[in-house]
Amino acid sequence: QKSVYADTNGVPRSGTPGRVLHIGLADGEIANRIVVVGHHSRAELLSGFLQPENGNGIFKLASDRGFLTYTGMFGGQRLSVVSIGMGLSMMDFFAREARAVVKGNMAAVRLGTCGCLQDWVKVGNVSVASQGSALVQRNYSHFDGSAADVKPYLLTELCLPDDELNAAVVGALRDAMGADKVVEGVNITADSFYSSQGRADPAFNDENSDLVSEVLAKYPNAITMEMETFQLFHLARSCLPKGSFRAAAAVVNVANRPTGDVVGEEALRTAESVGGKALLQALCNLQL
Ligand code: DUR
Repeated sequence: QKSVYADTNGVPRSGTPGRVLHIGLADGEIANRIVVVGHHSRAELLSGFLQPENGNGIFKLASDRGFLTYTGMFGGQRLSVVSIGMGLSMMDFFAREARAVVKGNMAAVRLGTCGCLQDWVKVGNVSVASQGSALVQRNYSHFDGSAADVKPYLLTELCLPDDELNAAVVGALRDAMGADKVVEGVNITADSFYSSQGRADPAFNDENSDLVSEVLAKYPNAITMEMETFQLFHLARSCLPKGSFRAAAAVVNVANRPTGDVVGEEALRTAESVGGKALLQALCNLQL
């Protein structure tokens, strides 16, 4: 009987041509320059900037695990836009499985959404994690009672983006949106939208009322909070050979936590579209 996939102790593949299990792609179906988004509608919007590689139209593949990939041409370069959903695990699937099916060096820029931690950061503007990203994790051992003396949340040191790619991203966003609409600082990635982002939910024991102020005490330049950037930076830096996977990240500010402001639909679409096209341009210009 034929197995459902091969290489279970490596990066498994199924079928012929071999497709990685979760993003569903075979060798070469994704370009080595990639814009990574969370929402399928954002990927579809940005796929509108791609030209077909050949007579067949733009490559599109929706995996049965929730990933959506478009591949085409932009400014003479092959580029992909991938929607991955949310969170650390989905970014892990993306980074590892894309790495497995891309030949040679690769570069990925995230265009996501975030909550803002500073009252002066405006919703509808775009924030770039130029100063790096740190991870906040719920410390499970604290909550299950086995180690009640340890802190309820863990906070890592900073992980940095690729210098050259980050500079290209900031430049392209400023040109496209206007310099006043682009802010730079530290990103905080959290392993939950709720507990480890300091949201109050009386239905759970979260012990998180001081969390955001503790994060800001360690990282006064923290401007954004979301759920993916740290994993992208961490895996890009962990990729072998060193320097073969470069990453940067920008996010549309959808909510301001201190003021309670939330972005309007039209402003969000504009930032996604203008910002996304700028990221395609930055990746297109990058020497890989
Ligand atoms: N996101 C957050 N926190 C926010 C706003 C947006 O994590 O306050 C991002 C990350 C995740 C998705 O992908 O949007 C959750 O709504």
